[in-house]
Amino acid sequence: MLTLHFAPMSRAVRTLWLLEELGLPYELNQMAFHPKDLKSDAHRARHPLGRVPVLEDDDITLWESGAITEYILDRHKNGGLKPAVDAPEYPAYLQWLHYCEGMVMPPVNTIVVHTLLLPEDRRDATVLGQAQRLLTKALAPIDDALAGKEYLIGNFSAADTMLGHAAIMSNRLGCVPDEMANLKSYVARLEARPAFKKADSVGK
Ligand SMILES: N[C@@H](CCC(=O)N[C@@H](CS)C(=O)NCC(=O)O)C(=O)O
Repeated sequence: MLTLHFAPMSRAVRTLWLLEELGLPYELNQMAFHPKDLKSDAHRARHPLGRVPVLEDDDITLWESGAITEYILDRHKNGGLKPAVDAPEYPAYLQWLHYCEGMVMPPVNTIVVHTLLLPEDRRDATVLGQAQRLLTKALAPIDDALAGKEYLIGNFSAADTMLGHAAIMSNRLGCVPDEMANLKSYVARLEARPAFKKADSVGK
């Protein structure tokens, strides 16, 4: 049985969203997005940094949302959400899947820290401005790639549960400019998917 260790409004939403899209059975360990749960001994035993998501599959424990995505698709159910290795869409699928944590989430993290997490007197406007500019630059190729497409590689895929979630977070932080019309409508399309709505609503 799969168990997802989850906190609302975190990257764990992308894993729950994937499980819902695939219709896989799972158990949810719903924690608060708070050190009392995330930094508890029980959770640190699952993830050395006390972060989410963490997936347990019987005696296997796995962290890193991208790795968890690949594990679920490869070991449990592909559900058409990952192109075959020899399919023409495969290279773009891989690129966008990894672009999420590689390029988009680092500035998102900094923005969250300097707008929401730090007390006001410790927030740094220069650091925040740099991260906002970096995020806008990182989002531009996604907006370009979505021209004439509903999803990143055409059909909906697990690249959308990863990078799409990062795009949704960016938009909620007010960092997707109106000029990025492809990205704006992509975010709206993703937010309308029932599996996303379900994952996004848990614990809120
Ligand atoms: N690269 C990791 C990042 C995990 C991560 O930083 N998760 C955040 C939630 S979005 C977290 O647990 N933060 C709690 C903390 O920093 O204490 C992944 O993709 O799973």
